Amino acid sequence: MTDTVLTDFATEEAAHTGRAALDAWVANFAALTQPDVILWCDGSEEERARLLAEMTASGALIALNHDLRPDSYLARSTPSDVARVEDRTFICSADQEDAGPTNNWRAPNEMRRELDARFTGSMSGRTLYVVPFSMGPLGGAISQIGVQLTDSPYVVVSTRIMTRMGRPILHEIDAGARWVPALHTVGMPLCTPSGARLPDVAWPSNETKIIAHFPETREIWSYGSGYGGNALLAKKCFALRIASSMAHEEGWLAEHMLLIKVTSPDGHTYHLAAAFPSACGKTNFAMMSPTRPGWIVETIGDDIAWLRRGEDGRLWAINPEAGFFGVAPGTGADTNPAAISTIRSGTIFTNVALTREGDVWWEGLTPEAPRNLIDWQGKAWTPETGTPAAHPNARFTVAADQCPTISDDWDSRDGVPIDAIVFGGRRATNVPLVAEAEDWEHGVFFGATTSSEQTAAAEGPVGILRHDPFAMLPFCGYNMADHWTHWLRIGEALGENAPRIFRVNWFKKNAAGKYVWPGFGDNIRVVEWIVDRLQGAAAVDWTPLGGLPRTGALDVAGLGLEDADLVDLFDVDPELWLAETDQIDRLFATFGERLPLEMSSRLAQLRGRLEELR
Ligand code: OXD
Ligand code: MN
Repeated sequence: MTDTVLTDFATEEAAHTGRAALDAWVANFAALTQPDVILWCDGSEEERARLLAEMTASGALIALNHDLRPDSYLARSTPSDVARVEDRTFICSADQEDAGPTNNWRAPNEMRRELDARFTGSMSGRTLYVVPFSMGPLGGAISQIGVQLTDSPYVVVSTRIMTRMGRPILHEIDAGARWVPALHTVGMPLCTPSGARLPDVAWPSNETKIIAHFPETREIWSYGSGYGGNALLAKKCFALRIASSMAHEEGWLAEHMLLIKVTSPDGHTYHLAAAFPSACGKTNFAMMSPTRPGWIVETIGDDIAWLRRGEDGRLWAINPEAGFFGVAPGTGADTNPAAISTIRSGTIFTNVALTREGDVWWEGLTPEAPRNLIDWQGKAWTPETGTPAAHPNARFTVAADQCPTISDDWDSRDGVPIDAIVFGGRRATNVPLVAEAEDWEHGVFFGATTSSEQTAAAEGPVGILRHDPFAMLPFCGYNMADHWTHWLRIGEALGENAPRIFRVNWFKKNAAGKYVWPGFGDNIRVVEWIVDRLQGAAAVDWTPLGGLPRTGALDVAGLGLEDADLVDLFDVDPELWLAETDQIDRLFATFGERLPLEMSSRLAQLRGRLEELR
């Protein structure tokens, strides 16, 4: 296979529509990657059982104790393949400006040459699985189809959980549907160039990793990793990076947002979309057990939302996924009982610890660690060992419909109408517990200035503050400033029907370094204030940071908060904030002329208002 053939093929838009194109694409890549076998996945129960049995027999998966954790498995990755690799993730747009300063950019032809070389023979000795999937209910108004080619059976069984996968999608393609191509190899061929056979390992991967996106041709190529967002290409690669770029062209939104349905004690229902950076408790919020009587929170999605203006002029959203790929550590019966019951069976765990009885454990699952465990690397572990038993980014992969709090309309073909949008971050300082935006444009400013501390889901030192606009820093497939402009245009189109926008921060700390807000189920108190605002009931004080709950409007009864705590939660410190505006200025400056004027004028307005407060 020459790179000319691949490049020509890939740049034809029609190449990714219908069955003949799919067959040609599969044949092309099989010729390039040279697998022993090509297997078209039908998504059946029988297929799943066979793959799980094969992986258990080969040692790629450990079957958990069927009585304690029915139909569940543990995978252990190699220590060098435990998280998304942001510095190896590329947006290969024709023009570097279109990727923008927040993405790693490579020229498409240069990247294609490198990928062609790396993919050549990369599947030799392995099976190439063809995995057709739908993001969103099949045939739904906001749904899209993709096809992943992969040499990882772990990816196949995980994608079967995370998407609607298999034969029905092929029927759509037979009928002429467009599909997004996603190619994945773990990059560890089992034959040498001379044809000698090599032994396989439990978690094949390659020290070199490349996660490349070609927004113009809507292609994904992933090399060298078997883990999470690097390898389950339907998730971050398609549903966020490629979809955000499609959405930019087509007038919709693909966002890093959870979706919930909230029912108030008076029986009214509201749908909220909330963007939080990685590892800020999105799954906990999406599955919240409210502590306030009469309130019900139901789950629609925990990570990604696709949003579109509906025929009624409102903003409608779907969760394009069909499962949860949740962070296990920190998930316990006290913090997220719904997640604990979701993962009681039928779950694939990755990089958690194994108990002597053949069940799983991780930090935060129970207050006390069991005495003897096998840690995530397969080594004997006791509480004295001194290292975490589970990797901090250990995951569970489980079907959404196993969740006891799943909403009836979670897979509605048209999605749900959005009443409020929430932006959150993990901020020890400055950002109040909750604030309302003055209008859509101010809400876009909230989104653009979202910041959070570095976490284990991404690489890098934990605890360092980074701006994470719209919680999309690692996921926006095009220039982030154009994303803000796109949001402004969507707001104009929605006009009066636009959802109200809020900003929250559960993570404020006091001078002693302690979290002030209890979080978890008590976050319903903040949701209650938001709902009251939607109903026009709650009192608000307008400040430079937006509308804050007037004293007494947010119910904190029974939380044991002192007056000083409330000051900590809602303090507007002009000096600290002016220093923060300098940081925002530096962020905005990186976008040069692409920065929408509305954002620089909002920043100037914020500064002016803070100066007045001094
Ligand atoms: C995730 C992430 O895994 O945001 O959802 O990193
Ligand atoms: Mn996420």
